[in-house]
Amino acid sequence: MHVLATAGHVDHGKSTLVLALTGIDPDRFAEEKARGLTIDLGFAWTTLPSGRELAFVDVPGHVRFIKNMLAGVGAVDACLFVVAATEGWKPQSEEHLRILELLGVAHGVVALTKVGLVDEEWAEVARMDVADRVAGTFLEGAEVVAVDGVSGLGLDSLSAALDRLLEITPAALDRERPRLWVDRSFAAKGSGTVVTGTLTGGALDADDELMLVPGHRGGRAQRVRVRALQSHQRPLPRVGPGHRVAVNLAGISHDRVQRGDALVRPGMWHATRTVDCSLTVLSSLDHEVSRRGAFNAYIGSGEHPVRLRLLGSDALAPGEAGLARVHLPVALPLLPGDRYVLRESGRSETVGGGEVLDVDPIVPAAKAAPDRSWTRVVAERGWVEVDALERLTGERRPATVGGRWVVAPDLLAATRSQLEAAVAGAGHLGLDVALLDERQRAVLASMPEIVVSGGKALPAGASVPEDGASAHPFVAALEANPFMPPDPDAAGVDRRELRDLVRRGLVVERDGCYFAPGAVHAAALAVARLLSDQPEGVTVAEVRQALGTTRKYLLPLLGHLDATGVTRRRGDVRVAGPKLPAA
Ligand SMILES: Nc1nc2c(ncn2[C@@H]2O[C@H](COP(=O)(O)OP(=O)(O)OP(=O)(O)O)[C@@H](O)[C@H]2O)c(=O)[nH]1
Ligand SMILES: [Mg+2]
Repeated sequence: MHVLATAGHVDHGKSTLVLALTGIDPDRFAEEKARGLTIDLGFAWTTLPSGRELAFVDVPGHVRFIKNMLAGVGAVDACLFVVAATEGWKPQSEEHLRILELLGVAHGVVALTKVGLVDEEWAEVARMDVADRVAGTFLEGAEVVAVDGVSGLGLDSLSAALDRLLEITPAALDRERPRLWVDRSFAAKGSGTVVTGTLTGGALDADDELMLVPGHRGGRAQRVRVRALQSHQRPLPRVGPGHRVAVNLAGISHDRVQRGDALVRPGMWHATRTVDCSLTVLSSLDHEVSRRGAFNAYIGSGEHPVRLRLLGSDALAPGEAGLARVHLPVALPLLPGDRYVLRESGRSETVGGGEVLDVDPIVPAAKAAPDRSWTRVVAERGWVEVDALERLTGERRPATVGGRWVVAPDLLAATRSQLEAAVAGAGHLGLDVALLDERQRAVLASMPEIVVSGGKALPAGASVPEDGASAHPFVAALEANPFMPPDPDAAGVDRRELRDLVRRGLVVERDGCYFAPGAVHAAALAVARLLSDQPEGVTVAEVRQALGTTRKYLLPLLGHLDATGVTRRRGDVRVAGPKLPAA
């Protein structure tokens, strides 16, 4: 099953050909029939002689309805490109071809229509002209079939060519991420709201709970339920990607759904109003593209007025490719790899288009260097949860830490060495794991060189302190008052016993003051937190306030942190040392 779009200049015989191939008239409206002109999208389907099924989205060729054309071609697999032998290549032949290229359509067949109205020589000239025009595009080398939609001449050859086209056109991908860009919404007698579109990315099932994004008038996404599904007017319990589908929705009135909205599964998409994109400017344009100008972006089946900011340059010349940050008026469920077309609304001309690279840019535009890689997404964030990464990239990556996060390698290495230093610095009592945040604990658990026992992290192989030691009354007294520790003489501690506690790492001595190892570690973390807000340095007064102590205790404590590499003294302030723990 494949979905093809027609394309080509007004009046060149697209709808006539679709009718001749399928028996279904794609022009649905009385006005279209009266004027002999397609205004809006039409739909038809057939089974080719090989048994392959094929659906057509028939588009209008008139330049005034190009918005409708763009709504129809966003999700198709291939095209039936129509050029009338009588008129040859015309402006919308060119514009439609450029649009299909920008949207990444990669396969097609050319029908040279109305050959019954020209002689053979003329038809041959037209054929050579078409070959020239499509050179260098995805249609270079495509079959060109001479037909006459009215007399039926050449239709069998066209069917056979379409069969060969479908054979080489890859089937729509099933990534278990269905997305239906809505191209029609109406109320069907007896069943309520029906929306239609070309399904991509995954299958839909009857009874699915879905989100309609962006929702009524660009407001919040709205939850809806699939009551029933049809494809080509056949009711089905499930429809796969690469099909035209009609979805009967419960939970919403038809006038609250618009062309350009999308149906997706809840929780699987990042709905975004800002995207970083590649932008290729058409070489036929007669002016450069800058942020000035009123632009419409065509994404999925929708038309959206956008603001544009070029990245890394002020303007792009015709034929040039660059990068742009695009601001949308509504949040759309997008992924890297989605294509868009850009038109200038004032001049009504197609300017260019490209590919979405980043659906949630967090780097300021002046510094952004977007690409499609998931590693960039991780590097920019440091830590990303697996589900969030999938929403941002469409790819599910295995977690690198804690079964939950994908972490940038350099950040992970830095966190590991900070933890190692903190554990080493905590002495025999071990590092109190409760002082660490969730992420640090997850990294700790992944470090074989460290063991956690009774809430304390210790180097693997180190002996866990006997209860007797930490239960020493002086150690307990130090822990009870970490930053205003008691004096050993006042506490009546035997000097020899005290030396032994210091030697075993159960008490830290500095300049005649005695501290619990936990106090030193807690002070180090407090300083780290202060420094994360003001990396240029913190004063003694600021640390004193944070710890709630006096200079008498703080100065030795800071001296110890300096001596152990946690901090460094620079004039009146302390700055980060190589052993500063993560805040
Ligand atoms: N003789 C002859 N007439 C044709 C052929 N194809 C189309 N026509 C006539 O050309 C006119 C336009 O045909 P359509 O099929 O409506 O053209 P279209 O490309 O769909 O036009 P738009 O949708 O408005 O862009 C109609 O009057 C058709 O009968 C053909 O192969 N031979
Ligand atoms: Mg038509």
